[in-house]
Amino acid sequence: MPASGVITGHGPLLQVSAEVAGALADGRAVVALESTIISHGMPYPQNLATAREIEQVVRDHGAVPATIALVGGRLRVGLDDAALERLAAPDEVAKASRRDLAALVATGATAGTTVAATMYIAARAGIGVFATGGIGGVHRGASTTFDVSADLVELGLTPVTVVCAGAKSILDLPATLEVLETNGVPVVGVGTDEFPAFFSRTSGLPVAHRVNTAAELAALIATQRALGLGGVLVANPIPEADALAPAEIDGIIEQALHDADEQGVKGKHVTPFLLARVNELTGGRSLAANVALIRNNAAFAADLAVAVSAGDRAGGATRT
Ligand code: PSU
Ligand code: MN
Repeated sequence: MPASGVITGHGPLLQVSAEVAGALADGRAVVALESTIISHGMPYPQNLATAREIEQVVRDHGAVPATIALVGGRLRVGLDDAALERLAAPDEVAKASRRDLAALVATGATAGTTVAATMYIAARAGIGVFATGGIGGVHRGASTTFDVSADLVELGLTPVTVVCAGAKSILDLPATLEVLETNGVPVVGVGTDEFPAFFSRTSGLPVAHRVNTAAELAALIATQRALGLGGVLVANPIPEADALAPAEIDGIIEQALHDADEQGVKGKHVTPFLLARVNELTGGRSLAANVALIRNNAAFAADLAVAVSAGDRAGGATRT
């Protein structure tokens, strides 16, 4: 399936909104947005406000937003406000990664989709650019727990470009970059040579490649696609003015990890637990930074999608 262009071969399980389908059919820019960030990544009601706001940021930058989720057992691409409200409601919908999709679809469930599941659905719909806040990765202690997010596997498999602000240091960042390398995922810094650490612009860890503009990145993506390779991870640092000092956040992350350990939190519950605990312990500070970096990623992803669709219209890269 092409990373952008006409939607083909999807049946009743995949429902693309008329607006998104129209944009794809015309070759216009579309940006996929995930929904676990709404259902499990932020508290209510800020999650709902943020979901609406980033859709508007994508529009302001000339692209069509396609928020993706499981709603009543359908893979939905492009949500109406009622669906956003349902995902954001504090009474808990499910969290769907790739391995959960068939079971949740079969039982008619509603769920937020992780980066992995959202990439899979975006690719099925023909969307090639996706914005989020932070990706999942290798958890600290993974050498004994084997807790490595399916996001890292999906990035190796699925030809979608994910714009993020790095990963939170609730994760083992050096190990996360190693697994991305193993899976053949290009990690590309935007105006930086370092992998950003979500709340802060730096981690001390180098990225393999750097671009300074969306147009430069569009050329890299066209070539990645022409070579038939998988996903691209774009690391876009949080704006300077919104960044938190590592000294401010490090102790809180240690506390959250300690609490998870003490309460015996395991498996798919680990990431949501840590995100909620970090939000609680920092109060509004980390949430404001979180919203700021998502806005920044949505804006860059929209500029990127516009550049990619312009390249496609001009003929794009030739296939090998
Ligand atoms: N990291 C964040 N915010 C998030 C997530 C991760 O800073 O909302 C969510 C994303 O949806 C990501 C998922 O794909 O958590 C990873 O979950 P797991 O570690 O269980 O794969
Ligand atoms: Mn996990």
